[in-house]
Amino acid sequence: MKSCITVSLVEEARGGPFVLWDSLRAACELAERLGFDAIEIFAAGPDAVDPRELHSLLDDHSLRLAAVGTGAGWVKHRLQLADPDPAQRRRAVDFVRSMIDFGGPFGAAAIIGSMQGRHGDEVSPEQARGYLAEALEACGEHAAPFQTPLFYEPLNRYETNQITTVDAGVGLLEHLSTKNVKLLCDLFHMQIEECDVAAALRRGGRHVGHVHFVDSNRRPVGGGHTDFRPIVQALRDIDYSGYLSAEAFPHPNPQAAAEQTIRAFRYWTGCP
Ligand code: LER
Ligand code: MN
Repeated sequence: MKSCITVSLVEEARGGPFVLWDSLRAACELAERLGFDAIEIFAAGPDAVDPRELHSLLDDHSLRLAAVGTGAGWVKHRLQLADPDPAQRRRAVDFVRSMIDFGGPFGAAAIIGSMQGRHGDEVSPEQARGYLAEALEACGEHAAPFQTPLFYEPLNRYETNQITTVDAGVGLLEHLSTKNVKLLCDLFHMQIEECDVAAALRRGGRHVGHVHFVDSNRRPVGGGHTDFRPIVQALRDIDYSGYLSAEAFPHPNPQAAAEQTIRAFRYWTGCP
């Protein structure tokens, strides 16, 4: 398993669960100094970061780009895949595609989390599920030429009414014709929704593509009451070799949160 830390470059997302905030350069310097393998970027859009600058920052600091979030499509541009307006849905899918085009050349998968939206007055649960499935088909295939998957993230009930558990996520993925969509298992959402997080990860099996590594209260690992022993054992048992990516509140501050995360990563995984 590999270590990763989130970097938000979106001012509107302040207060959100990202560890590093200040600049990409400062984030890369700290991530390298602490020994992280990779960063995960939450950016306002595909043009927010100059790819050449990102290439050289990653090279200079011996880091990989693990994944790119698309949540700014919702937070900043109010785009979501279950919008009743077909033109807005198209814009939402185009936004995700543009983030795939940004991350793809780095080998980084795009994440559909908050962008999945929710059903409501004008959109029935079945319609919303259909829109989500269509978007995953299109975006999964869009990512394939980059040889990167697309990550789909079940969220907790307070953030979506689409899919909130690993089992429901697996059910959705198994009905798609594309095989290029993997689950992002966020341990915070899972602590709210799953009966047994480790058992859910085992059932997720080969569908698990990425993990948000965070404690029960969304603080860095060690700051809540999650027992990580069975969780890490379950990840080993399913041969998970992807990233444990710290998506947590910068508590008590970004640097301390990053230090705590890498200490916990090493303790629980035994990885350097
Ligand atoms: C949102 O709660 C979350 O977990 C993010 O990873 C989704 O974009
Ligand atoms: Mn997450």
